[in-house]
Amino acid sequence: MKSINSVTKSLCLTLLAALLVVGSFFVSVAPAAAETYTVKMGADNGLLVFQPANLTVKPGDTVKWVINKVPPHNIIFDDKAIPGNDKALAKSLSHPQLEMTPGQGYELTIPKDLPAGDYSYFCAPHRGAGMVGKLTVQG
Ligand SMILES: [Cu+2]
Repeated sequence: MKSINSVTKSLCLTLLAALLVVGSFFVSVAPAAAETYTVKMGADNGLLVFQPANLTVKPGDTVKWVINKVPPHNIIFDDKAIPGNDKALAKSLSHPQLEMTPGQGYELTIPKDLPAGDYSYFCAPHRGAGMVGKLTVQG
């Protein structure tokens, strides 16, 4: 026959096990939390580049392109250099409006259903000068 003491003990063990399961759930979920990245448009030294030019993101992350130097700038995703060469998708991700004001820009949250792959983009006025960037979207 079980004593009250051993019942309490097994209850405690059950609770502890449940806490461990719940705890490990949070540990494994935490690294997948959404991140926010900032990309400068125009380098601090005045070069016509996105900084950083290459960024690896996952669905749910947010990318903020912010005017830094030598505006105007915009963000046009290249429909010939995204998964599926999808014109409508490229358009929906792009921000064709030219931004002028330092600190202003464009914020894009990576859609949950966005196909994984490389998404190349450029600044329309400065593409020829090499103002190009790439988002690598992880699955
Ligand atoms: Cu530009």
